[in-house]
Amino acid sequence: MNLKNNRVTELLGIEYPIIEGGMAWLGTSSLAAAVSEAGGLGTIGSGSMTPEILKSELKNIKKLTSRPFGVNLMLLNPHIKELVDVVIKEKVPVVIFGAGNPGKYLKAVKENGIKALAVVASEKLAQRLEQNGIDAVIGEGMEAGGHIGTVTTMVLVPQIAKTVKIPVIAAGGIATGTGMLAAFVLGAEGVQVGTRFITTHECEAHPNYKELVLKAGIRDAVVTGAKLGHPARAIKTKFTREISKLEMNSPEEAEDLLVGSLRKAFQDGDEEHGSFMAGQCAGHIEKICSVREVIEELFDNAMSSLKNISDSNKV
Ligand code: TUI
Repeated sequence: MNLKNNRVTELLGIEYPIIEGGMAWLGTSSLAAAVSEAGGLGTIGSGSMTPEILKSELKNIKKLTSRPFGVNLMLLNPHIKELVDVVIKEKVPVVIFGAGNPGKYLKAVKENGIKALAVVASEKLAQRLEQNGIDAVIGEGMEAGGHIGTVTTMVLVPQIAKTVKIPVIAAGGIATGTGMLAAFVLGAEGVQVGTRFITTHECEAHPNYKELVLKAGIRDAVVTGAKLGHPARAIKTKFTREISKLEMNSPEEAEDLLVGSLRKAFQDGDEEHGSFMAGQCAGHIEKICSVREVIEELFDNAMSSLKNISDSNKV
């Protein structure tokens, strides 16, 4: 187990095996550039983007960093086909698929020399994608923010690591060095971190978003939308309480309220109408700092925890 030089850092050409989670709205080109500049893999979250917006974000990130970066392609995006064409045409170094099975796009992406990763919530999909030539899989547990599966990171990651030979990256619940170390102990060779990057100076979210993440305890990121068929985790607000009520009795009304709710959180900081997606580890976050400090602190704390454990087991 090497926390710095391993198959993930080698595959992606990065210094630290820390990948920015693909967050719709939050994952802007400037936040992603800051993560790549600090030695991780910055990721543009194209979940809510049109092909034109993605093109302009790519133009911007190429100005801000010459290091590798990724684009998260959310398979539920209605423009997904054109977005795949954009990442190929623009020779994006890394693509990370999420929220579905990327099978039919994988060949085209790989044939164009792009590294392809996918977020999975099951060991079965991980195995199928390995057979189809994916370079690495990201096992995302239900502690994560946003659209989630049903199994925890603690249980999912070792199961995937036992099933596939390609590198496994852990996601969901990781905001600290001890969390990062734990992921490696479970068989991961990298971590994907989303929520921790919201509370950074470089994140362009409305100050209310950052404040809600900072104030949240470990029970304050709740799941709504399970009855609608797309469970998603967000900070508990008046809005999540309203969705919880409506999804039981009036699912159409709940769906209507969800439209545009991520934008209202990110841009307007609107606690009544916005969905402040975040993971359970929001409860672990205590300060706003720079992206570089987040990455260095994650790595340094993981290494010092490893040393403490090792030292305390010497006879
Ligand atoms: O995609 C995410 N997180 C997201 S996407 C998003 S935007 C959105 N907003 C409202 C409703 C839905 C989406 C916000 N957060 N994470 C990656 C992820 N992928 N989590 C779970 C999965 C997943 C689920 C099913 C991956 C594959 C999958 O495959 C189904 C199959 O065919 O086996």
